[in-house]
Order: sequence, then structure tokens, then C-alpha cells
Amino acid sequence: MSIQWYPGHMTKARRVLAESIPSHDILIEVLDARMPRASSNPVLTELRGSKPCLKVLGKSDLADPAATEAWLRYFAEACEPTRELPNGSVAAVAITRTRQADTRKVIAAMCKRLVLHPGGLGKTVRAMVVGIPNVGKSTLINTLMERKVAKVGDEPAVTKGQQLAILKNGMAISDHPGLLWPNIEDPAVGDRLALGGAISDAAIDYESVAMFGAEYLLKRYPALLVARYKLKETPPDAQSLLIEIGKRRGALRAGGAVDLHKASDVLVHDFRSGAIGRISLELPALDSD
Ligand SMILES: Nc1nc2c(ncn2[C@@H]2O[C@H](COP(=O)(O)OP(=O)(O)OP(=O)(O)O)[C@@H](O)[C@H]2O)c(=O)[nH]1
Ligand SMILES: [Mg+2]
Repeated sequence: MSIQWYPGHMTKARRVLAESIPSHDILIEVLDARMPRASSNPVLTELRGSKPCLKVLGKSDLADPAATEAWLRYFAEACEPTRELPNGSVAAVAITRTRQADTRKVIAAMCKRLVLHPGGLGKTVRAMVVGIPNVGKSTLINTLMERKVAKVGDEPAVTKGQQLAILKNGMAISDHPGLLWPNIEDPAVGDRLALGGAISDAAIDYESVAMFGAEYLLKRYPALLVARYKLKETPPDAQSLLIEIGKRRGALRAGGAVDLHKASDVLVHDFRSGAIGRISLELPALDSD
């Protein structure tokens, strides 16, 4: 589905980002590990220019570990130093909120590696945490601060303004509102972002998001579906899967017919919470989705 959801605070957030980037040393771009390509905001790539960037694959506990490995290999190759960027100023790591000490260690080490200060050591590194909505930017700030300083929530657009924090190691880090782009035209990108939870529920059609998810899961992860919903066999198509889910979860209308909207809700929320299993929605090779 194509998406048009660009609330007012994002217009301001884009302006603040554009103004702030020059005075920062590095961008920490949080991507959704389940869809590192769909969750890359082209506006951020453009605003960033040649500023060093650490790509952080967040929520990797929800992603398919083999796919995350493939993405890290892909980024390692794509981020090789080039003539234009001789220091190799882009790198990628995967994190999850359950391994906080590891996250603090890897982020500090990678930021140090990517930022080469003309003034040498001792200068404060200034980093900004950016990315699309609901990928875990504020959670990462809290992990780095070792306490809750930023508001976190299981819906997009929780953070509405910039917020600065100073880490124990002296690094200055700012949280930013999730930023999208005004018109998400590519339906494959829109479907993934909507299924993953980056778009407000008010701006998406739940049943088509669930149909997309059901089709994809039937193709790539049928065994996980069979196990999760205790199915006798793999349903032949997306609609049949939703009907089976509806029957098993009591998502029924008066009269006993399956309520497809409620069944869609179950599938979408089970995907988002990881209840179906560890699933990735895309691989680095473009024709593999
Ligand atoms: N499973 C899992 N959930 C996570 C992880 N990190 C964050 N979350 C959850 O994802 C949701 C969004 O987290 P936030 O930190 O508020 O995301 P954000 O990117 O700051 O979102 P906006 O401010 O709305 O752009 C919350 O429910 C978090 O608990 C993670 O590593 N794994
Ligand atoms: Mg936030």
C-alpha cells in the first residue's frame, strides 16, 4: 500500500535535523532489523551527506538471525572505505534491548572508530540518534544512559521533539522524533513499514496489511504459522489463513462468521510482538523478497 502519513511534527523534525547535522560528528541511524532497506529513510540519507553514520539494526531479537547476518555482511561490503570516503565512515551493527551492556560497548567503540576528530582525542563526540518511527531510538538512548530519560512507547511518533543527553563516557547524544518521508509510493515499502509498526494505525488499512503479512509468511515461514496457530496443514492462501486464525482466536461476528478485521488484528500484533517467531521481511538481494 502507498502511505501518506506525515504528521506536522515531522515537518519540524526534518528542519531541526537539517539544521543540527552540521554541528554533530556522527549520525546513529536506527533501522528495523526485520527490514533494513524499507526502514532506511531516503530523506536522512540525503541530509546526512558524507557525515559519518553508524547504522544500528534495532529489534534484532525479532528478526530472523540468518537474515540479520546477511544484512551485516551486506553492510560490511557496502561500507568498505572508498576513494570518496577513505576512512570508511559508515558501519553497521545489530542490537537488541535485552543485551544492554553489549549495546553500550559496541556503540561507544564504533562511534569512536568512525569519528576522526581534527582536534584529536579528548574532544566530546556529538551524536544524533535518528531513524523512522518506532524502531527503538529512545530505547537506545535509555540503554546508553543506563536509566530512563526518554519516553518510549509501542506506537509510532512517541517522541515529538529533540532531547539531549550526556553519557557517562562524556559523549553527547540527542534523541529525535521518528521521521518518514511525505509520500511512501513504493507499495512493498509501505506494506513492510505498516506491518512492522512504523505507521500510525489510523493511516493504514489493517486488513490489507494483514493480507500482505499472511501472504509473505505463508511463502517464507509456513512452519512458524503452523506451530503458532496449531494448524493441521499450511493454508492454501492468505484469506484461508486469516479465517483459520479467526476461528481459533474467537474472532467471530454474531452468527459465527469469522471477523476478518479482528483476525487481521491478531496476525499483525503477533508479528509485531515476535509471537510467531523471528521473522525478517527482506534480504539484501533485491529479488529475494
Ligand atoms: N522486541 C524489541 N522491542 C524493542 C526493542 N527496542 C525497542 N523496542 C520496543 O519498540 C517500541 C518503540 O520503542 P521506542 O524506543 O519508543 O521507539 P522510537 O524509535 O523512539 O519511536 P518514536 O519516538 O515513536 O519514533 C517500544 O515498545 C519498545 O519497547 C528491541 O530491541 N526489541
Ligand atoms: Mg522515540
